Amino acid sequence: MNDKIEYKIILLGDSSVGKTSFFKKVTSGVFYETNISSIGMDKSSINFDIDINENNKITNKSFKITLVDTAGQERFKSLTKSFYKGADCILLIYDITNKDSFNKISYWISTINDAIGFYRENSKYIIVVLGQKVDLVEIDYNKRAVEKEEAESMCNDNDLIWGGECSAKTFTSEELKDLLKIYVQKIYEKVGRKISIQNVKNLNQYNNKSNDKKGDLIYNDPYKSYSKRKKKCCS
Ligand SMILES: Nc1nc2c(ncn2[C@@H]2O[C@H](COP(=O)(O)OP(=O)(O)OP(=O)(O)O)[C@@H](O)[C@H]2O)c(=O)[nH]1
Ligand SMILES: [Mg+2]
Repeated sequence: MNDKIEYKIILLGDSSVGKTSFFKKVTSGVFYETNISSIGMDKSSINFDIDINENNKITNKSFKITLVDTAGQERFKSLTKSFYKGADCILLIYDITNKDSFNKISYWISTINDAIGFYRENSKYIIVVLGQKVDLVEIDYNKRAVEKEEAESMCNDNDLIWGGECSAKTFTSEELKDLLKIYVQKIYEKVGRKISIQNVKNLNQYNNKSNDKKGDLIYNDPYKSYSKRKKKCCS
C-alpha cells in the first residue's frame, strides 16, 4: 500500500518577488513576463515520488503537495494571515536583485509568528528561504543585491532552511520540482507521515482504533510510533 503523503506549502514574500511565477511554472509549466500582482490566494496540487532514506533504508514514497500562492501587497496582509494555519512549510521567497525584499524576511517571520506562533507547540512546520530571479544576475552580475553566502548565513542564524536560488523564468518546471523535492524531504523529517483519511483504506493498519471522521488526519513521526491528531475544522 502506497498512500500519498500530503503536505501544504505556502508561498510568502514581498510583492513582485516572483511567487506567482514560481507557482505557475511548477504547476502549469508557464512563465509570463507581464507583472500582474495577485489580489488573493491561488491553490494547486502536484504529485511526485521521492526515495526517502529512513534509518538507512531507502523507500519510495508518493507525495501530494498543495502549493498556496499568496498576495504580497501590503493591502492583502490580513487575507494571507488565515492561510498560514495547517501549513507544513512556508516557502519565503525574495528577489536576489532586490535587497529590500530580502531585508523584509524578518518582517515575514514575525507575521508568521503572530499568525501561528500561538499554535507552534502543536504544529510542526519548516520555513524555507528561496532566492528568485537568478537569471537576471547570470546576464549581469551587477544586478545581484543579495549574496548567496549572506542569505545562507542569515538562515543559519535564524533557524531557517536555506532553499537556494532559482529562476521561474529559465528553470524548467522539473528543475523547480527538484527543489521542492528537497524541501519535502525536510518536511518529512520534521512533520512525518500525514495522510488524508480519505486515502486510508484500512485504518487499523495504522493502529488507529478511535472514531475518526472524514477529514481527520493521521500523523506519523517517521522515527517514532504512529500518532494521531485531529485537524481543526473550519466552522
Ligand atoms: N527575470 C525574471 N523575472 C521574473 C522571475 N520571476 C518573476 N519574474 C517577473 O517578476 C514580476 C513579478 O512576478 P510575480 O510572480 O507576479 O510576483 P509575485 O511575488 O506573485 O507578486 P504579488 O502577486 O504582487 O505578491 C513579473 O513581471 C514576472 O515576470 C524570474 O525568475 N526571472
Ligand atoms: Mg502573485
